[in-house]
Amino acid sequence: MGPCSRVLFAAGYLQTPGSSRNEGCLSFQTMTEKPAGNDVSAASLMQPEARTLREQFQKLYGEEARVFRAPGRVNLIGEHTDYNEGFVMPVAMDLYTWVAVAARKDSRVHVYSQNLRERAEMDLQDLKLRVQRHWSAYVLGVAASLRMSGAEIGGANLLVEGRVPMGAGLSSSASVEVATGYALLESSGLSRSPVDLAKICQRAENEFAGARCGIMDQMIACCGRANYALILDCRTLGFRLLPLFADAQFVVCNSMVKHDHATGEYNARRADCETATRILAEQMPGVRALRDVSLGDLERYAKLLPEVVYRRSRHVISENARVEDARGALERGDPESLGRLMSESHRSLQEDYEVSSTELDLLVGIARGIAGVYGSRMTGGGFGGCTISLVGSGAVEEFQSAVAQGYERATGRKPDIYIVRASDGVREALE
Ligand code: GAF
Repeated sequence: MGPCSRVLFAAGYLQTPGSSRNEGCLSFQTMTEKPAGNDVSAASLMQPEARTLREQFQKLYGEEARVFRAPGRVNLIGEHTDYNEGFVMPVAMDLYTWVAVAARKDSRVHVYSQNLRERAEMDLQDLKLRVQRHWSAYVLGVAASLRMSGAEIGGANLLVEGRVPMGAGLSSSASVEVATGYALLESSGLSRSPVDLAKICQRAENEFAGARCGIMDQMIACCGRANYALILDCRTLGFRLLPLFADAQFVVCNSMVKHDHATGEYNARRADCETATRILAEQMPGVRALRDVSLGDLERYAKLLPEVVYRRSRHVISENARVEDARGALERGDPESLGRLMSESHRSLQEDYEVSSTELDLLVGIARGIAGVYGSRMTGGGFGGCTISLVGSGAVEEFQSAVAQGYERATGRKPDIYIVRASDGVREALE
């Protein structure tokens, strides 16, 4: 059995500030510690985006709306481990999807996308939505999934505006799903726990958008906390909050090459992991997922696995161990160790899991050559999207300009660069 299966997580509910009807987020003892890093507090909730969206809603539907927002995320470490029932370490970012909502008297859900200037609609009486590669699957799929879970939501008018870059590996899809799900529940006077909402949204993405994603993105969009990263056990869905570093920052660089999870490669990686689990479970009856396998077990049965499946498994098993080590590094305030683990994670994703790209490797290479950088890796599903680097606070400015210049010189593309500010999960934007 793998060492990670021994890590214990505990969870309990508490009332969330800013939403009286919400059953709340899971809380841990780390909440009493003084937060490090940037402060993104709940006090600044009614941001200009929310006010503007409310006005636009008034023009579009001729009525008042409530506004909700859910964050995108960046994953510090623990990639492609969630659907193997393993460990991940995401942070909710201060990039949001905003959803304005008002209840309707009938059973229809109408949605207008502010980004795409398109509308879509469905009747909640008819849940025969087909898997569709269309933006509306992330909204209407959630409405259907809520109903399928037994939540008797009513009809609603929705206006959606996404500010999480699409196809950048920052989880724009989950932020749309979670903001929509929360808005539909609230407009119907219903509530679900954050964990249940995350599961409902994951089901919507699996069944209606055709991407067999894990639970990480929906969980962090529901349960993220300002100033903290989460270490999440994707089997039990228990998590703990981890303080960020006081004197080092996480910086995200967008390769500006889009990825697409609904295409075959992501689902193919998942299928490889399922093949490994099936074969290994025949030898070790307790194995339910790669999370239950140690590197020693893998070596013992390596000959039974196709070579590619062996390498995929080696990535997942070693990545789970790196997440556990990364937890220690954050708790000790040790950026050197975390940086090293991030670089090892990138190598494993590049060579064993084969989900990196030329542009991501280039960004990582440039980052590693800059003084004051502790480590760098691709983040998210891969095949494009973003890298995350851990940079000493004094070197962040130099890092930004060196990466921008180096990457543009090599590719002709200007990378978007974000300094990570850890934010709260889904919330209502209150006056
Ligand atoms: C995507 C998926 F949606 C997540 O569930 C996760 O598997 C991630 O890729 C890779 O770690 O974001």
